[in-house]
Amino acid sequence: MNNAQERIMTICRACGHGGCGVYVAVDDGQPAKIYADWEHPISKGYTCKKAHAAIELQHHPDRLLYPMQRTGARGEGKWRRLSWDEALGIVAERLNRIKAESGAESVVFGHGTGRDFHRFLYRVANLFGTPNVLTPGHMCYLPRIAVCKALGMEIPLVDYDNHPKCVLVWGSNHLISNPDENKGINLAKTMQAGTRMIVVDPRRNRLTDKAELWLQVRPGTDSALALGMLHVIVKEGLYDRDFVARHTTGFEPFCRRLEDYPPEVVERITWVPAAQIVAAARLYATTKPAALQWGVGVEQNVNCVDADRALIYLVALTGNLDVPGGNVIFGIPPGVPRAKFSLFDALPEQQRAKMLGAARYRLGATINRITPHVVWDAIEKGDPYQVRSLVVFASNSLMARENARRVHEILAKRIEFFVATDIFRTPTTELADIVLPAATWLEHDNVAEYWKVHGYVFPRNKVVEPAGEARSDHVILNDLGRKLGFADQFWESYEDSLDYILAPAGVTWRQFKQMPWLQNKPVYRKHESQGFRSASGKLDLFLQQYADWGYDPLPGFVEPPESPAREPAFVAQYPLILTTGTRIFNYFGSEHRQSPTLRKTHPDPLVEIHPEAAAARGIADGDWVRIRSPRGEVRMRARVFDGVDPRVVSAEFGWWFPEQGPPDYGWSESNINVLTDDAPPLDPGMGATNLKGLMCQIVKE
Ligand SMILES: Nc1nc2c(c(=O)[nH]1)N[C@H]1C(S)=C(S)[C@@H](COP(=O)(O)OP(=O)(O)OC[C@H]3O[C@@H](n4cnc5c(=O)[nH]c(N)nc54)[C@H](O)[C@@H]3O)O[C@H]1N2
Ligand SMILES: Nc1nc2c(c(=O)[nH]1)N[C@H]1C(S)=C(S)[C@@H](COP(=O)(O)OP(=O)(O)OC[C@H]3O[C@@H](n4cnc5c(=O)[nH]c(N)nc54)[C@H](O)[C@@H]3O)O[C@H]1N2
Ligand SMILES: [Mo]
Repeated sequence: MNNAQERIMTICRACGHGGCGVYVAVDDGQPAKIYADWEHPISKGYTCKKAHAAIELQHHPDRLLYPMQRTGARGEGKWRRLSWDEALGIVAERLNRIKAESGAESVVFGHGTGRDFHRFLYRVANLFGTPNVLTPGHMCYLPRIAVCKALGMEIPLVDYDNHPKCVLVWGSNHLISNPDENKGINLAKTMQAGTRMIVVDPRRNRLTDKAELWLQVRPGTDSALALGMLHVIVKEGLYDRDFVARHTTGFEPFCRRLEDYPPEVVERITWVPAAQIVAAARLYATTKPAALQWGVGVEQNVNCVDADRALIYLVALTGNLDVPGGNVIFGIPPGVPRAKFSLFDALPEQQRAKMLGAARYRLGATINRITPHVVWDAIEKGDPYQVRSLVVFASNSLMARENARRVHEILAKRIEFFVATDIFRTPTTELADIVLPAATWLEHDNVAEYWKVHGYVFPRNKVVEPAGEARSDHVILNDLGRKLGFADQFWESYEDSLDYILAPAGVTWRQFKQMPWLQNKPVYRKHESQGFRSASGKLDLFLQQYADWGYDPLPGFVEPPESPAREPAFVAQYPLILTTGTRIFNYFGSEHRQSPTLRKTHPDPLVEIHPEAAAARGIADGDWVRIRSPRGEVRMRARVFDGVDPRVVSAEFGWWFPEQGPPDYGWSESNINVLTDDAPPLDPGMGATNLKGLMCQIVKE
């Protein structure tokens, strides 16, 4: 480090979930290098190449620098520059007019994966009066949150610092994805310390290589596998009898349900050999403490909530809930309670009742999440009312949303007023009426990790001034809230909002920015003293709420809507099971394709196919192939890989080609969501979509 440099302590959010402690060296006012923070309690000295690429992307020519208004037809690429005051004025005027004419519910706010401005977005939406916020939460992480809430608890996370003796990694390529509250470094350290590991994944990876047991599950069948393990645990008396007696209801009907899932039956459903199911059940149930590291692999299918439920029961019935080294409810971070910040109470009851799909996907509605097709139906058919505007923050929806051609039709032709906020120009922002430029994580202060439940918050210190006129989403939403007429509920300055968040912790932003972190320390075994926040005060294995809603009150399994069990003509046309969205280390979602450094080592979209399946189609490693589903066709390069079953293929998501330029950026060429579907049958409670466990055909190009 030379003398012109200073180092600023901050929290990386080069990937959407972020959360790694870093120091950024600043040279002549620009970020020059990123160093890991070895003292950080979660990232423990880890950073990744996406963090380093942030420097190269800081001044990329595709960055949005000014608010813009479309002047030509959608997708024609004609824009005029606006001042912030003009842009937010236009947006506020238009939204208020639509609200006066058609009701606030006809405006749908939206965001992409978890990022730290969401509380501001919900605050705006709730004050404005719309119950409709479209997120990926129907099939990503939020099902876990919702089902835990229905069972009377917060989500339990792995307590890595207390050394689980066994880790069951289920549908999470954790060392690559570093998702949510946790970072893969903790699992890596646990593995180095010799923990016993079971991995449930249809695809071989670094974790399966190290695991004592690898259960190579058929995509979309996880709920059956979890119930099969529970069957063994109950039959062999390996469960925690004391916990069951004192803290559960419904054990008898639950056990009757488990009778339907003996290992031999589960083997036929899941393709996992019965002996492995038995071995995994025994290993997990008898090694204490044991922890479950679950991921989206279990959630993106029609059995989503039942799989999540079965997995929570697996944790609880083996006595691993809220115990050191097991799965622990760490609780909310210091600061204003997040629901309070979001002002959910400000949304009038009669508006909440208009939430799209709430009568159908009841569990999702309990946490204000909706599945996309209900929004698209409302836009296309006015069913149950006309949605006229989408106001979307940080989502390249054309790439990330299921059934991309439908999304394109909606964004390009059907939606009346579309506002997009992003850091970069994307094929999605090209379709917007107003585009707002967002600042990067390097460009603004923040109470980082406030949206997570590991109990910590950290100061994210601004490193550099925003490029052009970009502003942080928090500031944009704060100012939009004021422009919409809610000045009394927002802040004069952004710093005031940070002080508001921190006030219950007794510190100001000025004080906090010098501190390493604030933490609410975990309290273990809370159910012993507090019970569960359910009507019974216990963990309900038979969920009466689900019965009242007309759903199955016990977890089960149904065949995915597209599966080898479909009619022979369909299976002949689409013989391969397709799982999508295997995370790529170099990229986050559809991001980072602009980075030459990251692109160099992963230039093209890949679909993995077993050597036998490839040979049968004359496909060699590296060939361009076409993947077809009933929705359409895309092209990717084949990676011939014996780590997937010959009947399964695994395709990457998020691929577009910034180098092809606006307005299209090649959005449909290799976008796997051209092949996925948003339509029912979906998971009954959440409306989780089937992104894992579809059917396709692959042919050589
Ligand atoms: N087929 C298939 N589809 C999937 C998945 C899958 O596994 N398979 N995964 C799904 C999951 S789990 C999720 S969560 C979704 C993700 O869905 P999205 O989050 O919508 O994903 P991205 O396409 O990466 O879009 C993120 C956009 O936000 C922009 N951005 C990044 N940081 C900021 C910021 O701070 N402010 C603003 N305003 N913009 C920012 C990026 O430039 C990018 O354009 O995708 C889902 N789609
Ligand atoms: N580098 C990088 N990191 C990311 C992201 C990214 O795009 N890139 N995305 C972020 C987002 S939005 C999320 S939600 C998280 C996700 O992160 P996690 O929740 O940890 O999940 P993934 O790492 O996607 O792992 C999914 C695993 O499930 C496997 N799988 C596929 N189908 C099935 C199935 O049917 N059953 C089971 N059991 N497993 C299956 C896949 O092979 C893969 O190993 O990652 C986040 N982190
Ligand atoms: Mo996600």
